[in-house]
Amino acid sequence: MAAPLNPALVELAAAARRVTVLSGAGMSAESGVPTFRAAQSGLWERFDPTMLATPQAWEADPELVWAWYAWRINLVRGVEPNAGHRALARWAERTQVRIATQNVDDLHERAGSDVLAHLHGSLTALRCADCERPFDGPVEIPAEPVERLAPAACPACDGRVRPGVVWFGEMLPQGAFDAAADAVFDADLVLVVGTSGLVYPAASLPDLARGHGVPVVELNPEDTPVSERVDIVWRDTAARGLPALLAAIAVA
Ligand code: BJW
Repeated sequence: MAAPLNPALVELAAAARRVTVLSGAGMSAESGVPTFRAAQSGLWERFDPTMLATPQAWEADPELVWAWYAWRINLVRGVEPNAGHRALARWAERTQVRIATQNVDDLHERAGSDVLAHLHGSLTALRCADCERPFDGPVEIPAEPVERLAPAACPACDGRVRPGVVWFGEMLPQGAFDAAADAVFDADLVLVVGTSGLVYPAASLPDLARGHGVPVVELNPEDTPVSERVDIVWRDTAARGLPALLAAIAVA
C-alpha cells in the first residue's frame, strides 16, 4: 500500500502546470529491471556494473561487455511498464509533464509518455564503435544469459557494434543535458524519482532547479545524497507513490 501523502506535496502537484520528472533506475525496478547498483542476477552477480559500463571495459573485452548488454536488452524486452510509468503518462493528459531520464530502457515510451531526454542514451540505439554510424541490422540476442558474445560487425567499416548508451567518461548525447536543464528551469515542480543521485552531470539537475527557486520533490524508498537538498522527501516506491499522487490530485 502507498504511504500516506504529504498534504504539501498534493497541493504542489495539484497546482503544477509544468512538471519535470527526473527518473532513474528505481523508476523501472517494479517492472522487474534491476537498478543499476543493485546486485545483478545469475552469472552477472560476479561483475561490478560500474566497471562494465566503461569504454575501458569495452576496449579490453568487448565480448564480455556485449554479452552483458545482450542480457539486459533481452530482459527489458520481456517486461512491461509499471503503474508509475503509466501514472506519469496519464498525468501528461492534464498538465505538461516533461521527462528527462537516466534510464536506457524504453518503458516510459511504452507507457505512452514522450521522453524529452535520455541522458544516458538507449540500450537499443546501436551504433558502430569505430565510425559511429547507427546500426539497425539484426543482432543475436540469446534467450539465456551467456558470458561472452561477439558484437555484430558494422557493414560500413567492419568495426564492432556497441550499445547506444553513455559510459563513464563519455559525453552525454548532444543537447540532452541542455534540454533537461531548460525543462527544470521552466518547471513549477521537479520530481526526482528513483535515482541514487551519484552520477553527474544528471545529479546536478535537482540543484539547478532549486537554484532557480523551483520546488524539488524526491520519490525514493531510500535515503540518497539528493535527500538533504530537496524541498520534500517522499519515501515510497514509484509504482505505489505515483498512482496514489495522481488519484489524490484528481480530487484536490
Ligand atoms: C526506487 C525503487 C522503486 C529502488 N521506486 N526508487 C562531477 C563530480 C564527480 C564526477 C563527475 C562529475 N562530472 C562527471 C563526472 C564523472 C562521471 C560521474 O558522475 N562519476 C560519478 C560516479 C562520481 N560522469 C560521467 O562520466 C558522465 N559523463 C560526463 O560527465 O561527460 C563529461 C566529461 C567527460 C570526460 C571527462 C569529464 C567530463 C557520463 C555518465 C554516464 C553514466 N552511465 C551509466 C551507464 C549507462 C549504461 C548502462 O546502463 O549500462 O548510467 S552509469 C549508471 O548510473 C547508469 C545510470 O543511468 C546512472 C544512474 O544510476 P541510477 O539511475 O541513479 O540508479 P542506481 O542503481 O544508482 O539507483 C537506483 C535508485 O532507485 C536507488 O536510490 C534506490 O533506492 C531507488 N529505488 N527501487 C523508486 N521501486
